[in-house]
Amino acid sequence: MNDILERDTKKRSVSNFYQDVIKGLNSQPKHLESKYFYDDRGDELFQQIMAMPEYYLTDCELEIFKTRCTEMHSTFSVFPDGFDLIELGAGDAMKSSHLLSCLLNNNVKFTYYPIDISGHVIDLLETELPKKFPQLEVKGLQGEYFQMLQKASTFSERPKVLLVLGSNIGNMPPDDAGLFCESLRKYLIPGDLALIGFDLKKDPQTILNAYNDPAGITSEFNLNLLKRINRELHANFDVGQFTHYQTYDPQSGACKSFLISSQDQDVIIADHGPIHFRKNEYIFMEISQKYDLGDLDKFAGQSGFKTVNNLFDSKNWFVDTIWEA
Ligand code: AVI
Repeated sequence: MNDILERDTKKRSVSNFYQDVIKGLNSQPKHLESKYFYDDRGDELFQQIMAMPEYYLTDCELEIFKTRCTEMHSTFSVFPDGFDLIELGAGDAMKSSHLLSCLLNNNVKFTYYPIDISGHVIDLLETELPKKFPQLEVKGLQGEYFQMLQKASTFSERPKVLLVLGSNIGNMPPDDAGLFCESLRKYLIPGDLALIGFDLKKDPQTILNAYNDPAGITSEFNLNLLKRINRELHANFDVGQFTHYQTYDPQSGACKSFLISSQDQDVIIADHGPIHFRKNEYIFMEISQKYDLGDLDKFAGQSGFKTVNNLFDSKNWFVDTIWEA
C-alpha cells in the first residue's frame, strides 16, 4: 500500500471507530462492538485466552482438524477437477494447516485463499505457508470478508469451499448470524460447500468458566477496549472504575460480557461532551452465542444450504458443520 493510501485508510478507520463508539455509548443500553477488541494488545490477550485451560473452543476445533481431515477430504472429492479453498478470517491458519497438509498429501488440486482484515496476517501467511508447503498455491486477500469473497470469485470459476472457523459466527446475535449465512449463500453456486465452526450448548458452568477465568485475562481483554478508546480517541476512561461481568443463559445459549461502572462518573471522548455512567450501569461488550444442532439445521435451511456432514470433537462440545449450497 502506498503511504497516502495507507494514511487515508487509517483516517477512515479511526473515524468509523469514533462514530461507532459515540453511537454505542449514547445508546440505551450502552454498548461497544467486540470487533474493536483486536488492537495489538487485544490480539496478544486473545492469544493468551486461547491458551487458557478454561477456553476449550480452540482445543476442540483443533482436535477436529487434527483427526477428521480425511473425512473433509472425502467430502471435497465431489470436485475432482479442483476447487478454491477460501478461509474467512484466516488468522495464523493453525487449524486449516492440517487440512492443507492432508489435501496436498492426497494430490488434491486446489488454491488456498486466506482472507483477513489484517494486512500483517496476510503478508505473514503468504511468506510462511510456501516455506511449510512448497507445492501449495496460495493467494492472500486483505480486506472485508464479503468484498474479498467477491474478489476471489473474479480469479476463477472453480467450485468453492468456504471455511469459517473459530466460532467467529458466535460473536453475532443469532438473527445476524442467520443473515450472515444467507449472505454467504449468495456468493456460492449450487454444489459449493461451506464448513462452519459453531460452539455447542453444554454444561453451563464449563461455558461460563471459559469466559470468566480466575486469572482475569478475559476481564483484561474487555477493559483493553476502554484503554484503546482512551489512546486512539483521546478519551479519559478511568479503567479501574469498571468491572468485567459475565453471564451465560442456558435457555437462549447467549454468553454475554459486560463492563459495569463502579460509580457515577462522566467520560469525555475527544471533543464530545461528557457521557454519563450511573453507578452499576453496564456497557454490553460481546455475545458468544452457543447453539444446538437443531438451530444449525434451521440456519442451513433458512439460508438455502443443506447439511452434508457434522464433525464433532471427542467431547461433542464443538461442531464443524459442512453445508452444501
Ligand atoms: C473470537 N471469538 C470466537 C471469541 C469467543 O469465544 O467468542 C472471542 C472471545 N471473547 C472472550 N473470549 C474469547
